[in-house]
Amino acid sequence: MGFKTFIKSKKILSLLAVLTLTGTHLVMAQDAAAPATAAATGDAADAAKSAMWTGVEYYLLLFLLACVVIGIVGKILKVYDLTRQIQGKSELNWNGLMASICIVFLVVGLYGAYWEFTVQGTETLPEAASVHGVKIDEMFNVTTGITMVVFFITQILLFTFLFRYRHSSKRRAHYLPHNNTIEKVWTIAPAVVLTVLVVFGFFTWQEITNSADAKGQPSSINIGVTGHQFKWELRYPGKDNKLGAVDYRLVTADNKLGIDYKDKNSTDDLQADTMYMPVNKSVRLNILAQDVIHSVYMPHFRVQLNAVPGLPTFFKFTPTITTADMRNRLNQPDFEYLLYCNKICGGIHYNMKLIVRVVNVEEYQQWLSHQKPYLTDALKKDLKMASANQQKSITPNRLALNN
Ligand SMILES: [Cu+2]
Repeated sequence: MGFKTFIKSKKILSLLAVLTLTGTHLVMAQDAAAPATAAATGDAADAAKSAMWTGVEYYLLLFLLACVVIGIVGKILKVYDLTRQIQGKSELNWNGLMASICIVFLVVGLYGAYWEFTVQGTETLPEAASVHGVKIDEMFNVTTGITMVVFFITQILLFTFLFRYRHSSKRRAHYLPHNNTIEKVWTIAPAVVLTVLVVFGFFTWQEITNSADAKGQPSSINIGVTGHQFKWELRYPGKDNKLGAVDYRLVTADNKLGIDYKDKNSTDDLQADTMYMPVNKSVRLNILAQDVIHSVYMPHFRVQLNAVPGLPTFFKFTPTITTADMRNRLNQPDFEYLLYCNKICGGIHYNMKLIVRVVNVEEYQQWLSHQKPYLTDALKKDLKMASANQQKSITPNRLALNN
């Protein structure tokens, strides 16, 4: 190294050192200034503002600060390394440093995965409260099991290999341009596993959505669930167990669902605020939406299906655990099954929540006998007026046509 180059590199080094120091100083000054200003302006508005800082912006800034700190530490190490080189000492072992960081990352990451299992894992849903729910849980557990085994093996191999085969001037890497066996293994093995999972899922879903009622078996209990911004409307069929037809053009203030009363099945339909279902009986949810796409979501029964405007959908399932029984099992006296909307359907989406109760058949019949008919007096009046108006408007038209 010539004298001039030495001087040059020394200048660059000093510049780097100055920059590093200024950077650190600025960061530290900001840190020190923050609590000082917060303390100086102590009114309520500022307190509210500082509460906002715990939001996304706060974490974004924290992340950026962490990046700056890591950058500064890197620069300091670089300066240290260059100084050592100038002094004729050996270079810093960067590869060894990176390899050690990989092992630290592996250990921290594995602990993170363990933490997720133990802390978040306890917040999973209780046992499935429906017949098909048990199968969904089985499928979920098998998929989670397989992916977790693959996850742990690949992550441990990845970081251990990074550590074990870090660069060393003492050995040469083996050049492997192509290997058919490896290609085959890593293509066929995941393909087989994924095919098994997909076929398993396909048959389970087919079994769940198999809509045909078995011969000789009583048909399912029909429940109408209609979503609109921002409420669920429930409709129970009367003694005929048939829900009447609906037509969106008939929707009025008194006829919220637009029930068509020309259909005889409509006249005995009932309205309800809470969804009651008898235990161990097949239930068919007849799902509709009036404005945007909503989604009927009953996590405890592993039930979820979209409610689409203009496209009736249905979900058939059999609840197996009564609300009272579940309260005992979970030791939660206030436990309720819930029906949520699982589509972010607008501003008050969170309001689309309904209590669902699973009871024994007697309780269900008793509850049903107390529900009000959908055809209220006000609605009857509306319908009479509408038919009268229709007749009035038809007569002059006919005359007009005749003329
Ligand atoms: Cu919704």
